[in-house]
This record gives sequence, C-alpha cells and structure tokens, in this order.
Amino acid sequence: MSIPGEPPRGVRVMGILNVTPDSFSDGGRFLEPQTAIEHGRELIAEGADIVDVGGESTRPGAREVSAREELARVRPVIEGLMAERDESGAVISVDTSKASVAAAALRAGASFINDVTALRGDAQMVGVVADSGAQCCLMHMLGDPRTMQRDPRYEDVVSEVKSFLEERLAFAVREGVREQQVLLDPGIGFGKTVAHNLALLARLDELVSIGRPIVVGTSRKSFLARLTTRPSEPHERLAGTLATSVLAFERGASVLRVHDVAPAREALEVAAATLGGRWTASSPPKTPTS
Ligand code: HH2
Repeated sequence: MSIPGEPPRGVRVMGILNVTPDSFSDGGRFLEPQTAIEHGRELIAEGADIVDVGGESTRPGAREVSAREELARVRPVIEGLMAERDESGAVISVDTSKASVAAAALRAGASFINDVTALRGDAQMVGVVADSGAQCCLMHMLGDPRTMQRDPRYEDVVSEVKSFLEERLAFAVREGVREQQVLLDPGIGFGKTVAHNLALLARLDELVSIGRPIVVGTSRKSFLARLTTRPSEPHERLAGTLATSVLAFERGASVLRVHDVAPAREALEVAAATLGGRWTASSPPKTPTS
C-alpha cells in the first residue's frame, strides 16, 4: 500500500517468450526463431520492460534438455531481439539454470538471468552471475520439476519460502554477487498446492521485507483454474492472471512475469494510479486525459 508522502514504487512487466515445444501454455508456438523474435518484439511494443527468453520448460514432468539444445533455441532469438531492439530499453532475460547457457546468452546481449533453481542447479552459475554483474532472479522451488507437485508439504509455507530466499541471497553474496543484482521470487506453482500459492500471495509483504525486489509469476497457472467456477484452458486465464498480478503489486511485488503484456501493463498502470503511486518503470505511461 502506498502511504501519502512516500515515494512511488516502481513496477516492471516481464514478458514470457518460451522457445520450447512443451511449455504448459504456449509450447510449440514460438519454436521457430523468426516467429519467436517477432513475438518478442510484440511483447516489447506492448510495454514489456523485460523479455524472458526460455529454452526449457519447467512444467511438472517436463523433459530435460541438453545445454546444447537449450542454447540452440534461445541464442538466435536473443541475438535477433538485440539486433532489432529499439530505444525502448527493454532488458533481455534468459530463463535458464545452466551456467553455459547463461554465459552464452549474456554474450549474445542478455543482461538478466532468471534461474528457477536459485543457483542450486549448476555450481558454475553463481560465478557467471558474479563475474557478469547481470541482474539475477532467484526462485523458490520444492524438489525439481519432475517431482515438485507430488504432495508438497510445509509447516508454514511463507516463512519457509522466506528463509530459503534469505539463505540463497546470503549464498550469492558470499560468492561475490552484489546484493543489488538479486531479485527474489516465491515460485508460484513450483512445489505448491493451491492453498500454498494463495498464502504466498496474501502474505507477500513478508517476502518484500527481505529488502530485495520480488518477482511474481502467476500467469495462466493451473491454480487459477481451481479457483473459478468456469473451467479454463491456460490461455483462458487472463482475468485470474490480472487479479493476482494486481494484488501482488499492491502487496509489494516489483516485477510481474506474464504472457499477456498489454493487459497486464494496463491493469498495473491503473492499480498504481489508484494506490496513489505512479508508473516508474522504464517507459512512461500515456498522459492521462480524463
Ligand atoms: N514460472 C515459469 C517459468 N519460469 N520464472 C520465475 N522467476 N518465476 C515463475 O513463476 C516462473 C519462471 C513457468 O511458466 P512458463 O514459462 O509459462 O512455462 P514453462 O515453464 O512450461 O515454459
């Protein structure tokens, strides 16, 4: 909640670009590099502050891919987006847990590493982050994508996720990463029941109190379909995505990771104005006329 007299808080939209055959909501749609580049440009035109390019799905039960295959998917897309990037200043992120993929993506122009294993998946990753100075998102996940949704249990999901994120932040800093490089993410849907996801969203302020920007990704996830009377396919979950994104922003989230950038951005601009703040991300909002 914005308190009168407090400086307005910035919020950024991270657009999702999955260059995979098997992502849960858009698998196979952007596997061809030129199609993916065009979609990335659309996300930037719609107001994405960050474009998150991923070459391996993390959905429950997803097949692991080799570093070579993952890089072959993401590198041409990152290069294409960098070559055609306009003055929007959008940042290119790589969604990977592999140090070699991250390092090559940084060389191709990415400046943000989104690691869903929070530097646990590849021992070399922390060095890549420290040496490059890139922004890095550390996400909570219970188990791994193959096992994470098998009866996940916590005593208190919020305090356990908070301790985990604090520990990963401390580890990164010990290994030479600057605290300012790090963003944290509760990992909605990664080893969590519907109730766990809702508790994390409702008590997001407890994670915000760690003091690093919080990333939240609810976009099209299956728990949204479990909360509504109408059954829905992933691409039909925009309303639930916007509701949870706005609530997460109100509770202090700094980056919302979404598939549908234009509506998310619009919802967040309105939410920011309603809460008495203003849009402070990289590109300015339209001037209000009425
Ligand atoms: N969710 C997904 C993937 N990466 N990264 C962060 N930081 N936070 C998230 O919530 C998150 C993430 C899953 O969504 P998606 O990329 O659409 O699907 P898939 O993993 O099947 O490609």
